[in-house]
Amino acid sequence: MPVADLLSRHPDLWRGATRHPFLGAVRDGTIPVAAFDTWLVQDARFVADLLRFQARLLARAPRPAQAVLAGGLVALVDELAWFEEQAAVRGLDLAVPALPATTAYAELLERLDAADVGTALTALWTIERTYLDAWSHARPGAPEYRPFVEHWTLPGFAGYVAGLETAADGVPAPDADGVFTEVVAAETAFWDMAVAA
Ligand code: MP5
Repeated sequence: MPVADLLSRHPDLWRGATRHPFLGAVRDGTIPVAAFDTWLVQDARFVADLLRFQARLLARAPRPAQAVLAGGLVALVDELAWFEEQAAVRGLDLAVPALPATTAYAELLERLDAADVGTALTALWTIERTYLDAWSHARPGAPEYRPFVEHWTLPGFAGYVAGLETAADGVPAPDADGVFTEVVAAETAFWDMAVAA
């Protein structure tokens, strides 16, 4: 089964992660500043965790998946610098403790480190495809938040997600539905965390 089929196999779950109220509020500018800033700081931590996961995945990936994973790793390092700039502009301290949803997601990534390569590739594609669809839903975004919306909706990012899809389709996961639903639930919990803060 192609991984793209997972979206239509779990429509309610997918809608929950990609049409979350957080995103509608970013689009119309009604997101509370505290909620947005909580998301930003916690997401910077998540990306640091993702970098570790992806570096390990690259080390054990099959030959055809190496280029897309390596390119993604370089992009993650640049993205961490971008988060630092955005945090500085907004006067935010990135050294705050992880909130429970961030810790839970980090634990999921650690479990995926120990999973087979197909499962890990399907998970990574799900992680990135969620952000592509979620931020597309927030387009064009209130002026203050537009750089964030653009960051995850530019053609280059969509191309990266397409590359990950090809890589994931090349190594089928034994239980693609299981890993997909677990990652999408973690994504929804991440938005929930920001809104609840
Ligand atoms: C991504 C992210 C996308 N930044 N945060 C969460 C919670 N899920 C997915 O990853 P990237 O590396 O920012 O494109």
